[in-house]
Amino acid sequence: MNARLRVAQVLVLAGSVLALCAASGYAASAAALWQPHSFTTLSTRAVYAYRQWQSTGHYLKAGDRVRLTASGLWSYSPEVGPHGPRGALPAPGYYPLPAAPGGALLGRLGEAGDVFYVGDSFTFVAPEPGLFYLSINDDLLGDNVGELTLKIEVEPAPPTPTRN
Ligand SMILES: [Ca+2]
Repeated sequence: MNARLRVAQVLVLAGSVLALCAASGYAASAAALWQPHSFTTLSTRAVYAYRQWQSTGHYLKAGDRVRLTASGLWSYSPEVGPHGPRGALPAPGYYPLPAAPGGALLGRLGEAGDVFYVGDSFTFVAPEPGLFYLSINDDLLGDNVGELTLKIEVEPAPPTPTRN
């Protein structure tokens, strides 16, 4: 009987130690969540003149800060010739973003987000979550040539404090 009692006591003690370890581990991971998030993910990829909207591979959360630079030459028309990410001539009204030059680098968040001008250098804070897409400002892609090289940095939004 005494031996059984001792075994039971040891088991209870072991259980308490395990519970304490688990609790402190949880506290440590919870504390880690409260550290300032300053790291950025950096990626380099190409975006092609002759393709429709191309995913950057970054799914942005609202509040994520994005820094993007684009370099290289592409063309949206043989008559216009090669140009950079800022585009070339004024765009007609039926282009994806008529307010931006034809051939300019454009961005979009999600499948149905607003189209915005990116050009060769752009920084923005994601207003809503969504996959980050890029494209050329053009309507007919079959006569396009070239590609741009992109450097994309994403700094996550700081974690939102929660109350217990
Ligand atoms: Ca074209």
